[in-house]
Amino acid sequence: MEDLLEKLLEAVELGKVDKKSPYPPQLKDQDGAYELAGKALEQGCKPDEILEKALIPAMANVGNRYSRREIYVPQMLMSAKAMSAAMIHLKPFFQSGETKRKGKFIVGTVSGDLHDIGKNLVAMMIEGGGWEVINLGVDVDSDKFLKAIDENPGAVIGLSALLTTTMENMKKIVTDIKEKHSDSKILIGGAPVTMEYCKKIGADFYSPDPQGAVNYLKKFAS
Ligand code: B1M
Repeated sequence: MEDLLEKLLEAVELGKVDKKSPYPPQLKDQDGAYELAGKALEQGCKPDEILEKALIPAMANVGNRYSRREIYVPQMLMSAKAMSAAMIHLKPFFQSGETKRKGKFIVGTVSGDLHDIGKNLVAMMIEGGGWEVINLGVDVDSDKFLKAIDENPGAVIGLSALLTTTMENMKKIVTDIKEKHSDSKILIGGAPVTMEYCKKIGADFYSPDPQGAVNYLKKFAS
């Protein structure tokens, strides 16, 4: 099992999406992230374990290699595709929450930011926790959030940012939302975000991971 998870970690890190994918050349005709994640589940590996022992460490390695300039954006993108291919198998497990919905959760990656893997993971876990999730995607500005809030009154709102530059955009979005809907609850997260920053910009809660977000939402469940 450990061997399979190691192979999956390598496939995501090197951006091997699936068996038929020609990239990277050294893994030609070998299983990719899609097949390996499926096999890991078939062999009894838990979805959480696959995420924590293979997928998340792979993306951390990718980030470190990018920082060291060993790889560039195209390779980072291939790794993101490989991670998404593996997630196709895991998604149903994270989404299998109760059918009765506990409330609505609007989530988006803030303006200027195209990173969506972490945000989608949070969305899946929250959906699995029994919430209806309205996923606005990436590069979401105040207007899009406000429109979604108007259409879904009482929804809890989640903002994600992965860049230190776009994290600054959270401030405007939080201010704009609070100005129109002072009673709305806003949860923020993403690698550069901290609790200190959350307090500074007037958001209601910060969670470093999806589980913390799920736990925070429990307070508002109907
Ligand atoms: Co980008 N990128 N990227 N990137 N990228 C980072 C974030 C970076 C840290 C890499 C590095 O330098 N080491 C760096 C940011 C530096 C900084 O600002 N401090 C960076 C950069 C610089 C860039 C570009 C500017 C590169 C360029 O073009 N020169 C560019 C920006 C594009 C843009 O957004 N405008 C860029 C582009 C990309 C790709 C498109 C190639 C791709 C994204 C593809 C996609 O998402 N569909 C990409 C990737 C893959 C990464 C890394 C390698 C991996 C991100 C990821 O998916 N992690 C990343 C390095 C890293 O994170 N180590 C990097 C896995 C994911 C599960 O974790 O997203 O952190 P994460 O989510 C976690 C938590 O943060 C939390 O829960 C999740 C699960 O644990 N969380 C929340 C997230 N949102 C939450 C919301 C919540 C609660 C918790 O409540 C609402």
